[in-house]
Amino acid sequence: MTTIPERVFSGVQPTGNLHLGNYLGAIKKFVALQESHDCIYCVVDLHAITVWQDPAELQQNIREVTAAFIASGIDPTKHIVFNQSQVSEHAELAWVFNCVARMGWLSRMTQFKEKAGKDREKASVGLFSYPTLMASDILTYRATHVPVGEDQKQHLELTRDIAQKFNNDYSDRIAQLDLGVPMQVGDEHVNGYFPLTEPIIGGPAARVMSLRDGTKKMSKSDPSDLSRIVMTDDADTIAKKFKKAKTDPDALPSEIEGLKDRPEADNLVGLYAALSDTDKASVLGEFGGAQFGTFKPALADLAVDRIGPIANEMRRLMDDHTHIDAILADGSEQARAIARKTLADTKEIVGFIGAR
Ligand code: AQP
Repeated sequence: MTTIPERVFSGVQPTGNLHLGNYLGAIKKFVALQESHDCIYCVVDLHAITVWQDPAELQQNIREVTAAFIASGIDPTKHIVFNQSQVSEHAELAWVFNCVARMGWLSRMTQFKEKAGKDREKASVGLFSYPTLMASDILTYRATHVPVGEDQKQHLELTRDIAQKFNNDYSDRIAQLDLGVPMQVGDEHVNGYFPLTEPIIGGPAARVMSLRDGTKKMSKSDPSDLSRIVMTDDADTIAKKFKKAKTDPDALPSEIEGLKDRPEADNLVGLYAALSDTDKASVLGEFGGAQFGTFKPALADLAVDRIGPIANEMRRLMDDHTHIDAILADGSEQARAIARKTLADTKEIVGFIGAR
């Protein structure tokens, strides 16, 4: 438990094909948290270039993610919305964290192993050190809570490890400069500079799976367009993708236990639950015994009803780049004001000269 005021931070990569998993696993939660917290939402463009991005498409995708944030209900007049590369403190703090994190920690990251594939020698150094930049994104704002999908859980644990090691390595200096705040680490009360951030993960859409394979997560980079519902898909495309979604021949069960070993059925029921703000048990209460021929069109209608208006608003916002760019410039200025202070403190703690 930390006494640092609660603050939410999260980010989305502008790598195209923004999908229903990104929306339900992350963006929808960002919107809800605005009511109770100070929030900072970032388009993480520095992360995007860990794999090749065409420059013109990258610009388009940065604007598209920003438009998705705003169209989903994030209010940039009350919370901070910006793109990562405009606040260079992220990259500077990441360097310090590269020197705190251990090679062994990063080598265990499953996302790196999956994205690098068999030919690790050809992966960028940035892809390997991705989690230290993510720790920096979060800790630049000394954020206490991070809403993410389940795939990011391991990176959040690494962020805590980095914060804890930094606090520990520099504990005397943090005390000397009177920059520590009391926090609980296990059974111990300690003083540290960086909070041990809590992930916010959960609900029926914490891990939305591919529509073509219920054992693989829905992903922007899946070569099959049929594997995901893209936020800007039109009603016909959404209906077609759900119709073609892989399923088994059985009817839906009436109880949750009946979804065991039926990953595709489990995924579609979870999607219905998340889109209708209920849980899987309630969905099965309504559709238990129904065939997929009945359930899939109902799910498609619900998805169109929930994401159609967001997609329309995204298109409208994308027609006016100047408005989106102004939101990002304004948000970056606000973010920079917080980031400067954290970086100056960090430099002072580490022992650099001329930090302030
Ligand atoms: N399938 C998913 N279910 C639930 N949440 C998901 N997220 C991603 N996929 C799912 C969450 O969306 C947020 C933004 O993700 P990201 O853009 O930072 O990148 P990612 O996690 O690598 O997502 P993708 O879409 O699967 O991209 P690729 O194909 O590049 O790997 C995060 O909170 C993430 O957890």
